[in-house]
Amino acid sequence: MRDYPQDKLLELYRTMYTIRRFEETVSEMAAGGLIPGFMIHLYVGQEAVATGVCAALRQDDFIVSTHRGHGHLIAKGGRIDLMMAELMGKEAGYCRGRGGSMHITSFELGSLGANGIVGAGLAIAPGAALSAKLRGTDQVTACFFGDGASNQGTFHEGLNLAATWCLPVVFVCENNGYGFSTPRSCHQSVSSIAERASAYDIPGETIDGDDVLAVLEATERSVERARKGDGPSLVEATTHRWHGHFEDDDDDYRSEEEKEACTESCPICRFEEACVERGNDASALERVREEVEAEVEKARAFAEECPEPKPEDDASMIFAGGDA
Ligand SMILES: Cc1ncc(C[n+]2csc(CCOP(=O)(O)OP(=O)(O)O)c2C)c(N)n1
Ligand SMILES: [Mg+2]
Repeated sequence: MRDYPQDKLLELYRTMYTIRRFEETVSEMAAGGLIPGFMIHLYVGQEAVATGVCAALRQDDFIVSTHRGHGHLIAKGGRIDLMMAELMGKEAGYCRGRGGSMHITSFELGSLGANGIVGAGLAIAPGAALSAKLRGTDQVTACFFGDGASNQGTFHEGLNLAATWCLPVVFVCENNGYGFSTPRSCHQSVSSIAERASAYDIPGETIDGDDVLAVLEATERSVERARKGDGPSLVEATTHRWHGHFEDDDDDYRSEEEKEACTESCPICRFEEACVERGNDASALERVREEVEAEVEKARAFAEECPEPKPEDDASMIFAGGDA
């Protein structure tokens, strides 16, 4: 078992707990009609993946996100008040309220965007990595995608090109066992997605995606390889999606027992136990929880109070060279 400083463990805990409380609050706000649109895909249950992956990255590394992307941005350092405002369509949001849940982007943080097109990021990530290579930086791109997305043509195109051109990409498949309502047994013939890496002659490994330290360590191995110019790798993180596919999903294709079973692998509860086993004081975790609760409340209040975009600004940010 590798040793971690206590403050590193608490930082990982804070990130996971922030994602959880952010998402639970968004869920409540969506149910209360405070968030325009109905396509809110929450990350509850998958917190350890984004947290472990982003903890292995530098500030100037890139991430390419998905439709289920709030956790990715929070883990990359996103401000939850600006994210909350974005979800509410407010001018103060990361994309001035024009992007919403599925298009949150912050180039300053190296986030190249959430994306409503399943598998789109698999084609974007090699581009970002090629740019780093041509510019002679050692920046790495982490590309998040789901088990469903791993059946898209872009999976083959992205991995093939990244492997052929030896690009610094870490492909992170978040295998939550479902593509919307379709269980993996009905959409995939392989039992291991990581094994597909052999088709590109790159490393592939399957890890427990509900164990944040396992995710961190696997990503560190992949990042190290990418940063020193040895090319891409594929990490398959098995995990669980606790909510429906999106917030208005009846989720009636899973039995109550199956949904209940998801929570048994809670990445946060498991990490709390690991922290205490590693000598962390339970009261330090309690303090983190209290601070996060206060921060999430503040973010919600900020988002609710800040102004709506003005109708006369409707057409801004549509044409290049216009009002940016
Ligand atoms: C190209 C494309 N096809 C279909 C959809 C509809 N759709 C949205 S999410 C989703 C399932 C994605 O499953 P997965 O990649 O496993 O991600 P998860 O939702 O499980 O996080 C589908 C089919 C879409 N948005 N884009
Ligand atoms: Mg899935």
